Amino acid sequence: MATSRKLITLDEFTIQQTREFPKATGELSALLRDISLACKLINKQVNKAGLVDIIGKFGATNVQGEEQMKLDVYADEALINVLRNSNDCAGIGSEENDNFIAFEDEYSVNSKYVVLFDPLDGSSNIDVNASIGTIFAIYRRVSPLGQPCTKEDFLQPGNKLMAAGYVIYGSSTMLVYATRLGTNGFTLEPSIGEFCLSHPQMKCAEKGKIYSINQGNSRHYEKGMLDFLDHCMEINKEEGRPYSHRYIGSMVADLHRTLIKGGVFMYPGDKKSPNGKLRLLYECNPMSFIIEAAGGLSTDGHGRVLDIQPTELHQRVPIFIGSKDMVNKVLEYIGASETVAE
Ligand code: AHM
Ligand code: MG
Repeated sequence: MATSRKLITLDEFTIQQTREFPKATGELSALLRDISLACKLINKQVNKAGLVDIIGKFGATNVQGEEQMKLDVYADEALINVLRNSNDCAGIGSEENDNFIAFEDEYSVNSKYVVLFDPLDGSSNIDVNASIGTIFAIYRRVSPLGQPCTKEDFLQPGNKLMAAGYVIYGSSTMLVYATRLGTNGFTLEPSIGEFCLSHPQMKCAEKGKIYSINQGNSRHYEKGMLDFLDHCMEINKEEGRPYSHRYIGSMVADLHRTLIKGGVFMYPGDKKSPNGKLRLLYECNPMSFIIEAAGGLSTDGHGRVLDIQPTELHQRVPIFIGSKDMVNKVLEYIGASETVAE
């Protein structure tokens, strides 16, 4: 198909952005390139997931007697290997590993950045061919250069993030990433193997009509949360109908829709799990950074998710995230004393 519009690759885009900062060294752009490479490798394997009857189930032994690696383990190893070989990453923290990993070679110890990631979020959706994703968060390290990175480099609040993003392995594969300059989306163009700018300066609508939550857990919810759900199911004066409920059970996919169409995504704390399910450092923080850079809000019910000082690599946090109006409405219902923005 002929097009007059020049394709802008992720690489070209980040280099252009770097020019806005005369002191920038290009390391962040290089790191993004490395992460996007790992995600292309993951994408290739995710695309084969439907062939389980032919090549053997992931985690089972294939016809050659080799063990097929589980996709989430494959994704974790792909990211670790690419980042270990990169010159721009001092260490990683991953959902799949109990502890962070400090890379100890001479290049890595002099790298400025650490990366936290959930290599394959929503992996229970693989069997049903629903969208899954990789989430990543990039911090500038606080420990001195020249030595391996430390736990403190990873336990930074989200308001210190340099960049964050996700890749959604959906009907097309997209990489969405945010810096303080905004949130931009890139679609993988398979014929050239490059992520190309397709969704410049993404904005999360101020008002939404969709609520997204695992409502099956509602027997454990507190009263305020139940009242908000009742509010969503009432006939809305402006819409003339209740809000729509959409829940894929894959945070990346549910939040990608929320970013594009507006709405609110919630994983609250409840009587059974006071801190909810989702992890602060590699799920809630990067997603909050992306949604806030697109004009939305994210709160744990008391304040900004991004202002929480982490204490553990794998800590969980309740989250209410999406369109400003809807997030502020949830806060009214759950009786929080403060709203998170004007
Ligand atoms: P995972 O990291 O084990 O894949 O779990 C995280 C996923 C999120 O993608 C999703 O929002 C949530 O778990 C769904 O949980 P539930 O099945 O309890 O609704
Ligand atoms: Mg996860």
